[in-house]
Amino acid sequence: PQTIYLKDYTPPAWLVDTVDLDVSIEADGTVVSATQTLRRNPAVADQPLVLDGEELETLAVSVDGREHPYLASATSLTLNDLPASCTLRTVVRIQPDNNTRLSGMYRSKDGYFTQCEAQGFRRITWFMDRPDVMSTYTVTLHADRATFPVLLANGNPVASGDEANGRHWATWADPFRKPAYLFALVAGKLDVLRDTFRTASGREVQLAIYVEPGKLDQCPHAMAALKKSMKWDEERFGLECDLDHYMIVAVGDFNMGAMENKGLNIFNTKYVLARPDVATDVDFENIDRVVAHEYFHNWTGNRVTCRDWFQLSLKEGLTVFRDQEFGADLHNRQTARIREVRGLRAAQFPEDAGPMAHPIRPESFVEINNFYTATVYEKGAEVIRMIQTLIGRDAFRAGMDEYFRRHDGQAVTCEDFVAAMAAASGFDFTQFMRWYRQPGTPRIAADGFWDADSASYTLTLSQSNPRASDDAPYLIPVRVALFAADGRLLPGSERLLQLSASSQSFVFENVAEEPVPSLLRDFSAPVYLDFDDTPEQLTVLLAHESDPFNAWEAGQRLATRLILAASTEIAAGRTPVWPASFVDAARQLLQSHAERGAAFVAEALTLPGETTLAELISVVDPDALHAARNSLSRHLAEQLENEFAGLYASLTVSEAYTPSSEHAGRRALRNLCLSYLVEFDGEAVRELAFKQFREADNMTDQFAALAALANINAADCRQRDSALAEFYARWQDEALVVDKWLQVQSTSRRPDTLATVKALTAHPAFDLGNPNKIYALIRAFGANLVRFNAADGSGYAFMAEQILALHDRNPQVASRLARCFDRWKKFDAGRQAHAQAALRRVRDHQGLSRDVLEVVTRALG
Ligand code: DPP
Ligand code: ZN
Repeated sequence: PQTIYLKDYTPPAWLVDTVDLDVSIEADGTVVSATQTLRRNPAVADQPLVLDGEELETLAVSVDGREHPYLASATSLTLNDLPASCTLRTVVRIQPDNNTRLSGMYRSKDGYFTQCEAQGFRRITWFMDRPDVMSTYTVTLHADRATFPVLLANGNPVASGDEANGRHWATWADPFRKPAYLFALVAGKLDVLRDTFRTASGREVQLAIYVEPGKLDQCPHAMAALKKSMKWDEERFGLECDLDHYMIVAVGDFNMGAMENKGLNIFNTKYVLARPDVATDVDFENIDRVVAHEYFHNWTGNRVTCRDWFQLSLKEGLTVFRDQEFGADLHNRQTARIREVRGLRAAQFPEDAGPMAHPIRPESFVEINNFYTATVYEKGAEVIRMIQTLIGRDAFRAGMDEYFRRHDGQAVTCEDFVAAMAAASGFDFTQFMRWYRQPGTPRIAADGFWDADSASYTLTLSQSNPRASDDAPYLIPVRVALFAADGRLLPGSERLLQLSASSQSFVFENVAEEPVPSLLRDFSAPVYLDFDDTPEQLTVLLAHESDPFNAWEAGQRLATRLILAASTEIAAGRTPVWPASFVDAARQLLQSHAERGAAFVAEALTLPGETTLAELISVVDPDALHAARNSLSRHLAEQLENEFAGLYASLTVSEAYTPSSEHAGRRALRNLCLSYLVEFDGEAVRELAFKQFREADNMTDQFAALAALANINAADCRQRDSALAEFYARWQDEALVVDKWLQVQSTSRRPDTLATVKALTAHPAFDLGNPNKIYALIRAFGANLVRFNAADGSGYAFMAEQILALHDRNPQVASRLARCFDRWKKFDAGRQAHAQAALRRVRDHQGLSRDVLEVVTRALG
């Protein structure tokens, strides 16, 4: 397959001012008539008109009302000898009922839906399917009235009516120019929740959330999130909703999380539907974030869009940063940051160290769908955050204003965004642009020296990034503070350092005692920090650091060192020994939950994940690592049994369920206590978990109990088996809850997890046509470090089979499964041989999809 390069970008030869679509949903397919008014791009030399298409049956082509010759291939339609401006009409038939890729227009249970980002519009009609072609759309839909009573497209409803044979039609007009990837239509049988929002300038926006019939009682949370997002964007960024109608449609079959189509967002049900008995605290919070994310795209993505797909982070990094900020304001800023970094380390750092590593603005790709990644999204958000850190919040806001002043209505590049920030702040971002161009996670090595005579502390920071193409240094914002050994913040020591050289020293004056440095506060840059801080220093920070992120980080660093050392011990056949100091620190954390917040304490007592830990080891022994981490959990459970039991008993939430951060924090800590208590399996604790499972009035508590039971190893655990069976029996008609049921089994530590997962692929609850089911059962298994990377290669062989079963049917989702092999080279030779064989089997498959081929080729390369 062909590689596409950023350096080859050229502007479109033609511009499309208006698009008129007539979409008729019929028994033998959907007929799409498209009328485009075209003119040559005056900035570009004359070229023929080349349109993109995929799986289109062409029925007619005419120019200015007359037949016109054309050259058609499977993926392009070329017209020569066109006048400088003209009207092109094409008629095609498509088969949405057979569209299993869920890209373009497809059938789902309750109707027809579309997904056009990145290149789905070409599966609907012939078009210059690239984001720098922006047009005004009018869309008329026709369908059977009884089967598809709801007909939606972007923009405003213009007219509608009945036609012969029980059919009806509706016309929608979108007043805003947009790229084709933001096109959407829906035809279905759906219920709707309506509301309104009055903007700061007094306009009333009609809001609507459409869901499958019977699910209206699971919509209010998403609606509230939408209104909060609208208000927040006005207050924080002065950005108002520009639309008269803002619609969200939820669909159960969806490749991604959600899609920001102009005025007609289409969402995975996972990020819309919630009710206390079916959704967890984390689900509620994710819905807030995703609803906000798609709404925020209306400005960062839609009003100002991407020139080309290499610029994806222009809209995604920025919009993730915005939704993170919204989530932090809405919930709990401390734990929000901790979770962001936890996620970054679990997904993005491994990606950046593996075969798919790429800069946040990639320079080439084979399949753009493979670049909707943690790097483009989450590292992209970190880069935006660093810009704000470097210039300050006010200048950042001024930069946003300047960005919209310059580029509203345009398709632009990452450089354009940074230039607006530079203009508003006067900051020179030349060196900073390295963050956009290089893959890999930079490392900072820190060394501190306190000089008693001069009462000064010299901090030397050196940077490196072995994955980068050269040794040039990054500009890295490093937030620092110094603490005294008794935990006092040393006055005047809070600084934002700008590390711009390969190695650089920073001097702190008036430091009268040997300080405890706290580096990278609030995780001011997405880097690894190598610093030989002592356990005593880390204990001081864990107890006293006023930046909650770095307090948490100190605990993670302590635990990380212990687990990694224990993993080596276990691999050598020895039993790890755990220091009392760590247990004491954990005890203090538990005791301080009232002052420090239960949510924070829950985060602080959650040990670093195996995937994150594995990145710190050159050759990973997944069994030893797993045993080491479990051993520390068990040790804490033994040493702190009374504390865990006491907190478990006292932290109950007696008020009616709300997903408020305060209640959620209490539940999180209480459920963490439960998860420690079940570390020593026994009848009493099984009963405790089972009682919670049975009596919980909300999914957070019910699911936490189920997860605790699902990890129990013993062959004969009656409570585990009953809970799993009861859970399914009770929730089998709630698709999203069934996903949880699948995932709790695929992520279990139990040694027989693969056998369970295999059996579940044949269970009626599983469906290879539904991405959420695949993510819950198969991909989640691929993230189960110890079980997926089984020494006998069984996990790899299973994954290869699943990829091959899926690659043709849904290449995007299959390709995400293939990413489970990203880190195969981190394991021993035996495992590597198994993984390589599995990858080769996939690569050598005849007719392998481009998506999967790119991933496995890079993995093997
Ligand atoms: N553009 C979408 C989003 O990230 C991805 N489909 O919101
Ligand atoms: Zn997005």
